[in-house]
Amino acid sequence: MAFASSDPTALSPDAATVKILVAGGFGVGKTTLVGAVSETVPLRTEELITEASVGVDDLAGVERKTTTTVAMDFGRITLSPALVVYLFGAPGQDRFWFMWDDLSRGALGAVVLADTRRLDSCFPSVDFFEHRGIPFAVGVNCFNGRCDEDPAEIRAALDLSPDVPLVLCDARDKESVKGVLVALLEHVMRGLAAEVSAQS
Ligand SMILES: Nc1nc2c(ncn2[C@@H]2O[C@H](COP(=O)(O)OP(=O)(O)OP(=O)(O)O)[C@@H](O)[C@H]2O)c(=O)[nH]1
Ligand SMILES: [Mg+2]
Repeated sequence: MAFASSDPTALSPDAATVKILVAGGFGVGKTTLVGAVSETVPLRTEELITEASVGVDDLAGVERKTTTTVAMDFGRITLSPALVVYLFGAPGQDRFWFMWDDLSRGALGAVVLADTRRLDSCFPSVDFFEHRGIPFAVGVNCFNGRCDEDPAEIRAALDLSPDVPLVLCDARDKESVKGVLVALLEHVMRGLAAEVSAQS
């Protein structure tokens, strides 16, 4: 029987569902990205940044940030009638990185979000996914809608493998974020196809 629902956010039972982790350093826009693209009200675990952060978290470049993720973000986006993506946003502060292993379990891949003003903050994320063999794409969040950096220079600075997609984006913009997700999924598909052809 055909699936019918008056709820526009209801899932088709035929859709494949995949999990993608959104990672990156403190304050690069992970929560913003999940909220911008989610078709359901995103789950957030924001807490006020307190004086405990002083001297611990590098607020340079995000001085106006007042809250931080203490557990995870969660959202959902239907990329096609056949494909639904569950997005898990990781906490960015170093003290919460112990959660990343659990959060990445079962993930098809990851988006590493980068802020060119603080590019070094995404090195640990790139290392994390490289060491675990989890495919990832880098989304360069162009704060204030502009990105003065050359993508080739960012790629070189991050020492990315040539096959890793690097996409300029605006974490506040749904279509822009979809572009990053599609680049990641295409990267995952290429990897799977290469594995299959290597086995045959
Ligand atoms: N101008 C501008 N501001 C942005 C953009 N993306 C995020 N912001 C702002 O930057 C700040 C950081 O965004 P968050 O989404 O909380 O960053 P986060 O990576 O989730 O932060 P943590 O969870 O604390 O690591 C917030 O104040 C956002 O409103 C952007 O593309 N442009
Ligand atoms: Mg966050």
